[in-house]
Amino acid sequence: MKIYISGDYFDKENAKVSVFDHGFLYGDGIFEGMRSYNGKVFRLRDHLDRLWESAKSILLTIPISAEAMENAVNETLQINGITNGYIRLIVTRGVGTLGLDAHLCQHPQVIIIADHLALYPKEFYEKGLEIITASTVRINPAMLNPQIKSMNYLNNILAKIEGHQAGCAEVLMLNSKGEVAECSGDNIFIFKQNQLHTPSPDAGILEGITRRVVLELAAELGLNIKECPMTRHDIYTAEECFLTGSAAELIPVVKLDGRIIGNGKPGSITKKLLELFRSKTTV
Ligand code: PXG
Repeated sequence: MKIYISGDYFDKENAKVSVFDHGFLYGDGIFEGMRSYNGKVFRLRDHLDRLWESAKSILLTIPISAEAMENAVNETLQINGITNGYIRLIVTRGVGTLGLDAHLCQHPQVIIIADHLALYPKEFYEKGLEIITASTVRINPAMLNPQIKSMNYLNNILAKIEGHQAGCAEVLMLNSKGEVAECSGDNIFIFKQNQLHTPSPDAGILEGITRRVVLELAAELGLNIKECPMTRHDIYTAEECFLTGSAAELIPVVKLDGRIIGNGKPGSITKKLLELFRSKTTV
């Protein structure tokens, strides 16, 4: 495996960053997780746009152009011979001192890792996931906006650990108002009374690119779409529920906090959207 670090390629064992990098010291950096299908990165432009927005928000200057980044991503895939895979793109603040001063970090580092990834076993796509609500509340946008895909994922990791302890591969996270926000690394949707519901960005979520694609596909199918505040009760009483994310793609949820959703099987709208999603990624 060859890993791209700021213009050069390194073997996995030699792909290293400094312990003085503020990405390592403070989680001071940003990232994107993307998929490639048949050698093409899915929605690469959208991911790069979000990366640049994250950078802008944290006053981080990405040291190369978006075009150069696009080329580097494609080249990393090619060098590793990966056609259907997962790409992790990271930009750290770079080497600084043992202090918080970001101005001392002169050289942000760009890292690109291309690998294969199977986030959830295949059977979960067929049978659906069982999830619980984490007691860890999603970080409040007034503190750190979840739209910034920052290298500090402790909030999500703590929630995911709760899931693991309960034997669940993913967990629901609420916002500080007690509304449904999203899962630790996925957005959430329900289908109820002929309407597709998902929390709006106001709920303090990462506005996922897969979420956006699914909203486009739902419009293509002529579904009624509602981006609105949601409670756990809405999920308990939904007919269908599913999650979206670059790594997960679209995965059904059949149980939340011990409540069976719908008939306990992946629903027909979920299946239709998954089929349509797969048809878009396999062209
Ligand atoms: N919400 C959060 C909090 C995320 O981190 C999504 C939603 C879905 O967004 P996209 O743009 O991918 O549709 C994410 C995505 C992983 C992994 O390995 C996934 C994400 C981040 C880190 C790791 O599953 N996030």
